[in-house]
Amino acid sequence: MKDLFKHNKPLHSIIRETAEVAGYLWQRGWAERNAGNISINISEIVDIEIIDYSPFPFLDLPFSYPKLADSSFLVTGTGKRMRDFANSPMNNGIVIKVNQSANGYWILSQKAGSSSFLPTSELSTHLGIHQLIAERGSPEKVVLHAHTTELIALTHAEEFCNQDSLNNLLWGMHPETIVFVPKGVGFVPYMLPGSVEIAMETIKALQNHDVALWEKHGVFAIGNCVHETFDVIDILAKSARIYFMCQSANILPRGLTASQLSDLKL
Ligand code: 2HA
Ligand code: ZN
Repeated sequence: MKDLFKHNKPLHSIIRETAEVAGYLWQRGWAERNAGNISINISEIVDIEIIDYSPFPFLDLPFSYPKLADSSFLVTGTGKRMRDFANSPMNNGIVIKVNQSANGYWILSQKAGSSSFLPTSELSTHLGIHQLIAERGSPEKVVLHAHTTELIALTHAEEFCNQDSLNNLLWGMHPETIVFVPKGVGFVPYMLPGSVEIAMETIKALQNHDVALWEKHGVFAIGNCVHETFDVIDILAKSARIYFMCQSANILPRGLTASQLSDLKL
């Protein structure tokens, strides 16, 4: 087998960029303890010529993801910290390859029997989202989950647990938001994290949006590269911060007017 990491500049730069973003998530306070997870479809850049898979740990998937057959992903590890991933990505993340039947995967960055760890507990949601992306043939490669404090705080207000009022608020607080997040966020009511139900609702929300906001939990965002995916979350969080800053200064934020917003949409 070719060494997965040897002379693979594109893989090295994706790992480096992901580590940078993991550091930002930690610095922003959006990744306490082991919170958050990232997966990146690296099938196009990883040239994995493997004849014998037996040295690698193989794990079954609870579902089959037919569109992801033979695909490879860089995935953060379960129980691993973003701040540790930032410093030492491949001790806190793994590379997986889905088998041809798309009902299991090998961990290519580990050897069977070696001390190993599993991918994120949200793997089913991540793979379900990658499957949606593959089905529609859109270019997104990255799925990023983070506990974005400002956006979580909004979902504690009943009035914002409604997609229209949530997006009107976020778009209204800052001109950048409608420009860079024109589809707004999809709202996902509270459900048990890691459950099949929340995975289904997240996939549904991402059919029409680039960001799904989980009530009282955090965001799932998709994007073409890890920096862009982070940017979208960052912009949304900025809008929420402006709202809360006005509120705490006893200012009723006026928000952008309908005509100011429609000028920005052009
Ligand atoms: O990875 O954030 O939702 C830990 C989590 C689970
Ligand atoms: Zn979470």
